[in-house]
Amino acid sequence: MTNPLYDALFKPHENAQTTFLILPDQTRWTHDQFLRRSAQFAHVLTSAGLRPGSRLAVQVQKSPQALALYAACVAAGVIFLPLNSGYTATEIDYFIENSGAEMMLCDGAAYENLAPLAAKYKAELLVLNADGAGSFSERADDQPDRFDICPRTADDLAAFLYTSGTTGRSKGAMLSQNNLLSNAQTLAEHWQFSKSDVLLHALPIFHTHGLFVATNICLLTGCAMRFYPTFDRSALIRDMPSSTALMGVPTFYIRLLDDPQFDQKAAQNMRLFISGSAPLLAETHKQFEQRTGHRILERYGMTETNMITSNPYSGARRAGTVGHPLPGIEVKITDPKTGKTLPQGEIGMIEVRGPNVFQGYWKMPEKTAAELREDGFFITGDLGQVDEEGYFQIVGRDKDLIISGGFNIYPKEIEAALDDLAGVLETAVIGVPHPDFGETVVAVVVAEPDVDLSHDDLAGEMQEKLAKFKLPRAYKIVPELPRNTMGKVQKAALRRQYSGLFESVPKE
Ligand code: MLC
Ligand code: AMP
Repeated sequence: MTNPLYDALFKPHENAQTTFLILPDQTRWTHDQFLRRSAQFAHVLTSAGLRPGSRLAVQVQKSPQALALYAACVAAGVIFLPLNSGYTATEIDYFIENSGAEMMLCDGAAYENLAPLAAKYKAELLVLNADGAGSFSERADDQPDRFDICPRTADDLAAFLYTSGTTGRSKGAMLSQNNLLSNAQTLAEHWQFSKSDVLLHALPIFHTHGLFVATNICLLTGCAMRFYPTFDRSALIRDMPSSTALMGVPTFYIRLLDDPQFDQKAAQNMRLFISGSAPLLAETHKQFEQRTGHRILERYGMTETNMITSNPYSGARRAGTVGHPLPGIEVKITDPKTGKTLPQGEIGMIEVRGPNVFQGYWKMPEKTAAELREDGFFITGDLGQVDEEGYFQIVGRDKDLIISGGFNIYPKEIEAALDDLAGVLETAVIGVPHPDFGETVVAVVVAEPDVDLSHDDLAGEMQEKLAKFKLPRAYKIVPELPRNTMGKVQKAALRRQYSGLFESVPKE
């Protein structure tokens, strides 16, 4: 038996002395080195009792070793469950409980905080630091650097990625081997990747974009990645002349344009700039072309579906659009109320079907049934339209969601955390335009009678509860929230009222 994902992404590179990762200090990891380390990691997982289908939760800093964990999981048939490195212990508690992860890896600095909850859920907790050291690596050092690959089928699960929900808790999107593999194959071909490419990789590796889109394409085609722990504009500009492609969220492009060092010369050897995860302003697209001569290729995707649409590689890349459905993927626009397909040109719900679409939400059959139709179409929650030439445009969202620098933030979760604080009567959390992050979070708060709330008090208390990227950048204390005649809070009115709050904030 085979293991289709391993066979396509990793097996072809066994023993290969070719460059896989180039670190900011210019040290290199060959494919062989990477695979030998991941084989040792796979031995640690199986000797600890993890079996095909077990979950490994990972909250570590980005590093070659962190990526080797993904390879180790594929080799051992273990389900890889990466978590945002910014999550607090309170947030992590839920993921461990819900996923039933048998092992969890964390940074040494988080160990003490996470140990009690690992004990609560009987998960083994080991350390993997950013420099590759820690108790997990120590165990790996003595293991053989070859591993008998666990047989899997294309329908077996490879990863859980948790996505927040508009109501209630996060949902674990179950992704099969074929969900990942089919998308990587389609994208590699569509964007014409080959082994001579060098991808600038500055995204986190706990989300679809940096983990699956970027990494799987490189593994599939054998190209190298310049691997940065975080987005570092100067390093990117420095290394661009010896690279060929960049994948980023719009904030990357906004920040690059903000640096006068970034010019046509810096970008002259690049063949492709790709943007996604959040809307790229047409203005950014235009400025980028004026500065560099390159037209950014915008594409659209989701955790549950991998990539859905893309602007063409060779044809016209249209600013403000996300291009056409990728080969093998069906996309339609439907009436959000009836689910009926709408005539071309009308605005409606974007629905998607194809080998890219996930297998459902872990242990949440009702939520799965509400979003994934019996005929296989997934209801994205994004509103869009198609023009006569088949280009899709995303015009809004039917879900109460804020996208800040490419991270999704659900107002409901922040409202619930705020409502729990003493002295808070009610809240409305909204997204407003931000020059660097695209959108940012503003909390509009009503205090209980005779209670004095201040921005600083609220900010101080919220810091304990939520990851930094979710924290409101402003707290507006108001006597009451605007409501319509039905009593529903009018968030649109609040968004209008506070839309100019960050207009003049300097970028970065
Ligand atoms: C960091 N901060 C953020 C933030 N990122 N706040 C809001 N939104 C964000 N996205 C916080 C930091 O903790 C810090 O807090 C302060 O804001 C300023 O940090 P910074 O140094 O300027 O930020 P930086 O570390 O440079 O990160 C910005 C970023 C990063 C844009 C590079 O957020 C990023 O890599 N985003 C990519 C997210 C991504 O991969 N999305 C893909 C999802 S998959 P303080 O208090 O310390 O100042 C998906 C599907 C698809 O959507 O289609 O791809
Ligand atoms: P996530 O749940 O983190 O995978 O985020 C997916 C969401 O990001 C989608 O549902 C869209 O709302 C948004 N998104 C992704 N790519 C784009 C894009 N190119 N333009 C606008 N929104 C996007």
